[in-house]
Amino acid sequence: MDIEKSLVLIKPDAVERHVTGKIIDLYESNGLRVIALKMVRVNEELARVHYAEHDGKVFFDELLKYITRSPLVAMILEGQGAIEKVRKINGNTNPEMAEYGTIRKKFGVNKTENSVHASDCRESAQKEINLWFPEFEQ
Ligand code: FUP
Repeated sequence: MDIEKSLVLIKPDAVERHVTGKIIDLYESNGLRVIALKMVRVNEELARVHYAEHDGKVFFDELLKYITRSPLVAMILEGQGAIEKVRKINGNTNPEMAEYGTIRKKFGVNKTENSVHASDCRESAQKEINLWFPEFEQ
């Protein structure tokens, strides 16, 4: 399997409940490496670009309000097959449907406040890394 990078967000609900360290531990324990990390209070402009594919959906306004309400932690994780690996560790978008042991099952509140985001393919990983870490040389 190739070494890949994924853009991961530990979103406001998780940072607010002080579980940032526990979530990072789950990634690291699964062999993923943190190669960039920062805490950011996202503005609406960045949030709109990041979630552009959901623009117009019924939950879009709620999603913007949530993601901008308090700081989040943005990271680049690297490892073998990192994109699929991270999504497996994160679990289903809806915490109620997520498998036991996944981050969203453990920490997610509902479909919007689901604690983490991760890139869904190589193309979005590249786009999202450029968006969140423009200073990072790919
Ligand atoms: P995922 O790839 O698992 O993060 O899920 P999606 O790309 O389908 O959704 C991205 C974000 O949209 C979710 F993290 C939260 C938000 N969302 C809602 O708020 N309500 C929904 O019904 C579906 C998604």
